[in-house]
Amino acid sequence: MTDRINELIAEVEAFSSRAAAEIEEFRIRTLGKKGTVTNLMEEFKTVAPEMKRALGQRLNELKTKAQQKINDLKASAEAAGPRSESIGDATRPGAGSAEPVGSRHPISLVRNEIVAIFDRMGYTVADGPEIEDDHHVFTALNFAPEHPARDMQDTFFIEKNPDVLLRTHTSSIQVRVMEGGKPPIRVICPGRVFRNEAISYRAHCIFHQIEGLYIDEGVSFADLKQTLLHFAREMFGEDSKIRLRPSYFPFTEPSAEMDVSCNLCGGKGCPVCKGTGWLEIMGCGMVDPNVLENCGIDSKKYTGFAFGMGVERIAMLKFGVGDLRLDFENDVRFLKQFASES
Ligand code: 2NL
Repeated sequence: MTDRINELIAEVEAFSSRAAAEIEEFRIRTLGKKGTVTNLMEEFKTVAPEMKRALGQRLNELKTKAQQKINDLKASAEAAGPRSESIGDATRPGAGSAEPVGSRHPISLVRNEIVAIFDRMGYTVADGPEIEDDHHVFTALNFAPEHPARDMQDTFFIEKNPDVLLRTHTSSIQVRVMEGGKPPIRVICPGRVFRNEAISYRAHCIFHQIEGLYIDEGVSFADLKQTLLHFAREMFGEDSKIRLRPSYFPFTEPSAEMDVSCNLCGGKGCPVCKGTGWLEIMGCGMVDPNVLENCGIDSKKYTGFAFGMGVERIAMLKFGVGDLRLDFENDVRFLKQFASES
C-alpha cells in the first residue's frame, strides 16, 4: 500500500493541464467516488492497527496534495481565459476583433497627388488662414473696388464687418508668401475656399483649390506652358496634350484657361468631354505687375506665373464622381470605394 501511495503522490505532482475538462477528469480519477485516492481510503480501514499511524499520515498527504493541485490548476486555467485550452495555429490572423481599416478621402488623394508632382519640381507647400481680410483676398490681387466678387452675393462676410471674410480662393496665401519673402518664390497652396453659391451637383459653397506661384528673374509664359504640360503628363498620363485659351483674371495678364486632352476617349470626343476631346482643368497666367507691386516685389526686376485649379473637378474627372455633393457627405458607402487608392 505504501508503494501505491508513493506512486500516486508522484503522479499527482507530475500532473499538469490548462484544460478545464482534463483537470475535472483528473479530479474524478483521483478524488471521485471511485477514484484512486478514495479507494485507498476505503482500503485503509482494513489496515492492521500498528500500520495505521504511518500509512494514515502518508495517505492524508496524498489527499491534500491532490486537492491542492486541482485547486491550483483550476485557478490558473480560469485566469488564462477560455482560449488558453488550445491556441491552435498561432500564425493565423486574430478572429473578428481587429478595427476596420479606413481609407483616404478622394479630395485628399487628388490633393496629395498634385502636391507630390509640384514637390518634385521644387515647389514648397504654403498654408494660410481661411478667415481673411479684404486686402489679401481682393485688393492686393488687383480686384477693382466695384468688382462683383466683393459682393455679399458671392462672398461670405463675418460679423457684418466687410473686412472679415472667408477666402474665396487660395491666392490669399500666395499674397502672404510674397509679402513675407523675396524671390525666387516657388509655392503650391492647397486649401478650402468659400463662396456664397447655391448648392447643386456641380457647385458647393465650400470647395478645395490648389494654386501655384513661381516668381524669379526672367520667368516667361514658355516656362508656364512647359510646367503645366509636365503636370498634365504626370497627372493624366504621358500621352496627355494641353492647350491654352485666352481668358481673363484680375490678377494675371495675359491670362489663360488650360484644357487637357480627354484621357477617356483619347481626344476623339465622348460624353465626359462633351464631344470636344478636351477637358478644362485650370486657369493660369503671368502675374499682373500690379499684384507684384502690391505685395512688395519689384515688377521691373521680377516676373512670375500663377495657376489655380479646383480639386473637386479633378476628382470628378479622375474618379468619375458625378455629383460633387458626395464629396461633403462622408457617406461610408461612397468613401469605401477609394480604399484601394493611396
Ligand atoms: C481658376 C483660376 C487662377 C491664379 C489663380 C494667382 C495668384 C496670385 C497672383 C496671380 Cl497671388 N494669380 N492665381 C492665377 C490664374 C488663375 O485660378 O480657375 N482657379 C480654380
